[in-house]
Amino acid sequence: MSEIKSVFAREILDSRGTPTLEVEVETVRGVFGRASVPSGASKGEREAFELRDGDKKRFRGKGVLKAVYNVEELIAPEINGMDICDQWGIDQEMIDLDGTPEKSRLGANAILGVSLACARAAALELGLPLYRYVGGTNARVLPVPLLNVFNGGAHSGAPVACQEFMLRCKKADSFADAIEMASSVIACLRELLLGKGYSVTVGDEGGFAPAGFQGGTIAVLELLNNAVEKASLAPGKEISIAIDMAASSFFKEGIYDYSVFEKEGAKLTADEQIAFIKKLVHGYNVDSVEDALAENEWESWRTLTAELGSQCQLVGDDLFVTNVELLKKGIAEKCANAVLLKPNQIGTLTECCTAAQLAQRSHFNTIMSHRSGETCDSFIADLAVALGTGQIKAGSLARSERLAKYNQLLRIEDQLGEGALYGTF
Ligand code: 2PG
Ligand code: MG
Repeated sequence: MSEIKSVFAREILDSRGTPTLEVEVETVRGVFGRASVPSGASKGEREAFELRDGDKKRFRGKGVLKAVYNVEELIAPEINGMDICDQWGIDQEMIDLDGTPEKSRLGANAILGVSLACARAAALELGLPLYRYVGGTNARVLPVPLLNVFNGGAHSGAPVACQEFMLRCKKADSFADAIEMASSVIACLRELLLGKGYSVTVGDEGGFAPAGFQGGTIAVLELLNNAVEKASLAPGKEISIAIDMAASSFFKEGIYDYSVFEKEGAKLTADEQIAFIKKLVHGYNVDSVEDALAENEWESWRTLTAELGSQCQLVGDDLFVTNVELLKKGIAEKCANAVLLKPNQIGTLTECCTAAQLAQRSHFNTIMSHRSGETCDSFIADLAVALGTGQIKAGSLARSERLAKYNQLLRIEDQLGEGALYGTF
């Protein structure tokens, strides 16, 4: 056992150039663990609290110097001297010190930075890879990547309400094989877009984001299926499509209002939205839909799950915000059949792991996830293997903060050698 000697924090910048927190934890044996914290753009209402300075003179109020202060002056004195391997104890100490349900006193960003940096330091103390430290000796499942190749909604200038269009490489032999398949589809998609006169600049998560795109969700799905075929792969069989509707971002007064993002976008009732989702699943090789409905619409979620849950992965992101209590509600009320796991939605590593365990015990699928504002920290890649989530979404094969996760998974697969298993194997 080694104890925590000191904890440092600093303000760094994320992939949108917005300040975020980086934390370093040092043990008495001189080992350093470092981690940084991502940030979302389309956040769930019940996410843990992200502390920002609000000082308009610095970074338009988005500085995180208060969080830096909280780490160094409030958290550090409480956890110095604790066993670096006592992850639950460290996390619980911070939860108690904060004392609020949404971690608004210290800031979930401050707490998460310390939590993740401690896990890294503990792994280094023990001389273990992070995935093995957190997941144990049988942590050897590489996740199916969901690669977000077309960015819409709040993540891009493309006038398409659906936020993410992802390639789901389910029939690959290995993680490396999946990445190679996706890469050839992305190259074909690029050619198809250029052929139609669209720009191939990318959005926040590295997917294409053509500003002048004509047509909404269905036009994008057609393009994606064409790109899969053009890459000599079988749409729906080798590569299916996952989408994140992020429906809360265009749900206004009981209506799914696509005109928030699309010029002549439809205005749909909940029943019409469900019918639209069914059409996408039945006609366009979509077999995973995240946040198909708005986050407080539990009744509609129940209907959607009853009608489509046996044929399609229905993922709760804003619905559950990696929160065990909300996930319990969803399981009990049969809302959704999968959960997105984002450590910063809940604020500690322990709570994120507990949400994954609850989901897996309840036969819900699990998907590890990045945020739209990221750093090159690849913690979630290791965590996906540690928890055996079976799936990860970390953007497209562009932008270093996205590739950092996929490249780390390539390394892990390489290290595991023949012991590695892929996806749902
Ligand atoms: C999502 C995420 C990540 P954000 O909605 O699933 O893709 O977006 O980080 O902006 O909440
Ligand atoms: Mg989402």
